[in-house]
Amino acid sequence: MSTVGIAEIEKIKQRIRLCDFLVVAQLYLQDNFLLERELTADDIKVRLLGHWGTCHGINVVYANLRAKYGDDENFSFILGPGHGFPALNANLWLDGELAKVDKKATLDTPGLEYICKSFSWPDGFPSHASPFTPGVITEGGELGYALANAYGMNLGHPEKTTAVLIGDGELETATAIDSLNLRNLLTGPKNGKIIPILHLNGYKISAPTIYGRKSERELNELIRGFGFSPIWIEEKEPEQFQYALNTSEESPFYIFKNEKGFGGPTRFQMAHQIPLKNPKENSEELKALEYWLKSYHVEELFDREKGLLI
Ligand SMILES: Cc1ncc(C[n+]2csc(CCOP(=O)(O)OP(=O)(O)O)c2C)c(N)n1
Ligand SMILES: [Mg+2]
Repeated sequence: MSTVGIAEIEKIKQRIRLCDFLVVAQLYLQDNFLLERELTADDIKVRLLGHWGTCHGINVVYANLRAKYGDDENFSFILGPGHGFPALNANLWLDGELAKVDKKATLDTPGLEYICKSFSWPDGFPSHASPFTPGVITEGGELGYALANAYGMNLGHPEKTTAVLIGDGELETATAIDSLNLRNLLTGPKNGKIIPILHLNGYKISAPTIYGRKSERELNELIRGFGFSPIWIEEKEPEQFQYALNTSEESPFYIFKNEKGFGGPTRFQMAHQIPLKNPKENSEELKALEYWLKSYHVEELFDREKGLLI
């Protein structure tokens, strides 16, 4: 049974849909951000640089954590896959956090247009999480430190809870896998609670991950060996995610199984970076991009005049 009502579940889904849309808009668009007219080659950025594959999963995790922990100031979220910056940026914009450090990132149409156009743009936002991003404590280009940072942040702060999203590729780094041993050293009344979430999307860049290739039993045994209780979240429905977040396990380790690039153009579903590489020159790709962007029905979520509808 979920502890959240139908209206809240719907809100989580809408938030994920808006953030997914904003990711695609950041990656591709330099104009026509709300798709108010037919998409043309002029609307597409000249240089496409960014990572699509990890972003939907980040949006799912972020929306579910936000629903569970709200504005609790003792709760933090650490994002391992910093290459999924467009997802982080969409969420920070939506939370009003970005506007606190960047006056142009207002929660209205000019703000939406600004964050989309400025992503991977000269003098704009970089393609990865960076020290300019509110709340970011290390640069998002190098994988491996997320879990160690989470334990470090909670050291001596028993009041804190920190959720940390770790890519399955990231967990192949020596730093990340060895950081699981920190549970033995740092679990106790003097330190805060850590909630590790493995983003098991099966791939890292173009190759399968070792953990994606392991059987469920093997992965469970590995995680249990480090002293955690594995809890699988396999469905995309927020009910299941919310239910799992309310577990009473002392040392849960969530395994969020998710298709890499879910929601993107079918032929390129697994894409790590840009699924449609040349929509500016290729009219078929342009049509596919328009279809993809329209699949999120942004008009139900955001209005040019009224702003946010959710
Ligand atoms: C230490 C380190 N090695 C290699 C890279 C290059 N790199 C960037 S993203 C990526 C794949 C990450 O895969 P995963 O953690 O599974 O994230 P996903 O995109 O699948 O969510 C790699 C290897 C890096 N950023 N840092
Ligand atoms: Mg992966």
